[in-house]
Amino acid sequence: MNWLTDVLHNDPDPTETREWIESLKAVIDHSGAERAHQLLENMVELARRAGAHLPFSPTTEYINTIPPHLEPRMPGDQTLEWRIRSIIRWNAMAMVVRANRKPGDLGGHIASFASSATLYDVGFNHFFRGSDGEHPGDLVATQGHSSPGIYARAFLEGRITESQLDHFRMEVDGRGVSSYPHPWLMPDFWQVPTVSMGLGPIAAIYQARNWKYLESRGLMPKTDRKVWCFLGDGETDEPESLGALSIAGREGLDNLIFVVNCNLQRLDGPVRGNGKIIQELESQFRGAGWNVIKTIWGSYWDPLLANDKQGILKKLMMETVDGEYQNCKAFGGAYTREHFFGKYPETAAMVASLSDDDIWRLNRGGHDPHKVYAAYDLAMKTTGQPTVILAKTVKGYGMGSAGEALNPTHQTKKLDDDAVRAFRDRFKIPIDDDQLKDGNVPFYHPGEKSDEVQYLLERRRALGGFVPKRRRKADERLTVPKLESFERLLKSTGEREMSTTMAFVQSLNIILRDKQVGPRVVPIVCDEARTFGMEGLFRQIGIYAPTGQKYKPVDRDQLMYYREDAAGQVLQEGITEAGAMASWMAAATSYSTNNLQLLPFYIYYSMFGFQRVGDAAWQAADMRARGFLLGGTAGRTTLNGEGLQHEDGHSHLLSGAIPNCRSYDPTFAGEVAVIIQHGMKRMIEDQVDEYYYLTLMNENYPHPDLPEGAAEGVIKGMYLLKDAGKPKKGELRVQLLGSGTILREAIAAAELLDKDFGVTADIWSCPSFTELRRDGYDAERWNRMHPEAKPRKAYVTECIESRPAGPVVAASDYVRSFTDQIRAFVPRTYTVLGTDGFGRSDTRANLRRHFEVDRFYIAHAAIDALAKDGKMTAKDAARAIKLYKIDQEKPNPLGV
Ligand SMILES: Cc1ncc(C[n+]2csc(CCOP(=O)(O)OP(=O)(O)O)c2C)c(N)n1
Ligand SMILES: [Mg+2]
Repeated sequence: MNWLTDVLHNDPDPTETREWIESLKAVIDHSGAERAHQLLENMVELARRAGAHLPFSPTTEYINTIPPHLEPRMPGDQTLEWRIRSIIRWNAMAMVVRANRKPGDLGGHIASFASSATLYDVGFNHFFRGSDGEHPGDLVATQGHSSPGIYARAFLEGRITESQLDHFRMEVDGRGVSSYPHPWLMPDFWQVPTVSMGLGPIAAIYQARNWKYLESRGLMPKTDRKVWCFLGDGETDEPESLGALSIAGREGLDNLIFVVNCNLQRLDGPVRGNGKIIQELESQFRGAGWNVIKTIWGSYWDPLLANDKQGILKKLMMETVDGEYQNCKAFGGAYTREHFFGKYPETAAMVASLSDDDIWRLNRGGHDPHKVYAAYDLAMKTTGQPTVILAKTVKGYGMGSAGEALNPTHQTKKLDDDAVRAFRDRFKIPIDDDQLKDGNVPFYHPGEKSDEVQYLLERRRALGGFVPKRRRKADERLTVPKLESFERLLKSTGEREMSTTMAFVQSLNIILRDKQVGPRVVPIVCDEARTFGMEGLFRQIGIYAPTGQKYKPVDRDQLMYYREDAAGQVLQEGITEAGAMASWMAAATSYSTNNLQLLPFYIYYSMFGFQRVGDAAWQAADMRARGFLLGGTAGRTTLNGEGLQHEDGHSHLLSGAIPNCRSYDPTFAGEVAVIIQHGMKRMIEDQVDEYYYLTLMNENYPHPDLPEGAAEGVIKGMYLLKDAGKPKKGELRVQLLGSGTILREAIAAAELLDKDFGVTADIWSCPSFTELRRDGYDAERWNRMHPEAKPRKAYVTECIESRPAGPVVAASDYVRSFTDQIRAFVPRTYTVLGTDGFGRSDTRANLRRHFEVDRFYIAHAAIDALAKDGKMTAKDAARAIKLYKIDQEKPNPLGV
């Protein structure tokens, strides 16, 4: 069989075709493949222009993108690097095996790092730059399950002690190291939390984009910094991994390098047993405008491929599916000879003189430092495009029969003694059998003075210091605008109506005018700026567009036209909440990554926030993000027309579960200003690692003065908005609590109560039931721990007790568990009203009646509570039902 014979078989003019092919062959022989490529591109273009339909071919041969003759010579001492890598492999394995020989089911992974050790090693020895010197440093996102390998290197570097290694996954007493990259737990070490599959890659894309944005805006000098992102081939199944590729291609992020560790396996089994993940990824990345470098075969294959004049080996490589490639590594040389090379006589002949062991040694590209070096070198030199390196590796490389290329290898964390000895022999670790007795697997350190350690330290010195290494605080000291700057928001609006969303936009404008903090503001929207009345920002500060605006905007005659600018400040992300969240995180961690503080405000539909990108919100918390998230047009009855999928009644429960996220549901402009000013001060001046979530509403109403001295209460979660004074003798009193727009229903309920029942009400605005709950639990816990000390009081308890009388009724536009969170600290009868159940579209008044949170239901609940307290009677409660036209047989909105 011959490729040319095949081609010519059905050809109408074989002579002509043969001539063309011969000519091209001659070009390849004399001027090289690149020249042939150039000629062909021109021909294809010519044919397309003439009308020929030539479909785009997104994939290339199943061989390395860089041919051997174009590989640069790898610098450094290869023998020493192999020894270093072997020691790192050993210690990474030992960490996991030791952890799992202890009681406690600590878990851990050997196989992921075993497959990627070379990919990391070449990076650490030759490419990743630290930030100790002039260079600002690269950012390296590693695969979460490869963390043992990163620790094992840090151990040789002297950054992590043997005891820390030995307490892998034992963090509670501060002795050990984290299971995965968690900046929250190791704030001087890890920079990017990656273990939730997909979040690393999307974070990396927006991180690279953030650097371009800062450079373009002149906030950061232009540099050659790179974001390196290591991810698994299985991980690419996640929509987040590939979903943002196009922005990287479109914006030409040449500061971004993805390395996909293509070990062909994920957790359960093969990634694409019946296909080829590398080819699939090649087409996806290429289609998105990336520079794709395939590093499939190691150097031992070079002579075979060079001899493959007829292209039969390449054809075989292309035909073989990943499931079969996995077999080759699982079953060894003899199997590979028979089942792979044996498929065609020509390929069988190619390996006839090789032993089975030689065949076994035919290595994959990702395990060959020379090939990996060539790929990284080319990636570093690529301009105008992001690069992805698709490196083929073996899962569990070096684990032998204990797991190499076997389906359960991902979960293998225990190796038996034989497997440990085999591992030692394969990587020539100088530990003798005696030391391995009784199930012992000691760590190996060659000594600080050893060639290995000296070499590795010298490499890191030359590259600017250790990686990863995290900066905790920015060096700069900025001063944020004082509360007085927000004065117009703190004062009554009189008759003028506005929404809290408008109050936010006005606050933002005030901050934007501040000389220090203004330029650091990063407003982020995903195609909803108009929804929130923020389109004024388009013209005012411009929308970031790396190329500037190449067209005249259609609304150019208008005041607020769509202005795109290379120095634009607004990040218009398009319709991608996941992308916008990643973008926000890049800005929110700039204090650490860039030693430059930014103040990102990401505003979105609150329903498409925590529940849609909740995992990213958790990642942001781990990453110690500092910034504002704004759940726009929130509330289950306040955003009224949009219906079930839009009306948010629970985002506060989700945000409230994030320990360092501080959530607020303000009602009035003054509260919005106080919260934003406080948040800015905490995050920028005090550099506290927390972030803020505010729900904003679109209902317009007048706003009162912020009461004197209320600011502290706003931050703590509640303040007395209306003091009904000391009750007169016989006067019945209730305490009404509310947040968001429903507080206004409570205010209206107070009037009804007074008018219809002569009951007076103290009214509390509660911008954060979540903060109140946290404070309450804190006091309760302290008291339990200190039984003999004077007990502390929860702030809520203090507030309520400061009022002489009255049961407490709370209402909000969120589910009842939201206001219920403080029940344990409310020292009186406590009733909660909320919006449990599915939202739907209707008028606000109808929705509030449906969810039983309007003024009538609040007033009725207050009478009911007074009746329960024995201050009124069931008759009074029944009268309220009648008076307020409450349908007693109305079904529970939860089930409707
Ligand atoms: C969002 C998410 N889902 C599931 C997991 C559980 N998980 C951990 S590793 C893994 C398989 C990873 O395979 P791959 O990305 O190919 O990495 P490899 O270990 O093969 O390098 C899975 C499913 C996770 N960590 N994150
Ligand atoms: Mg994999």
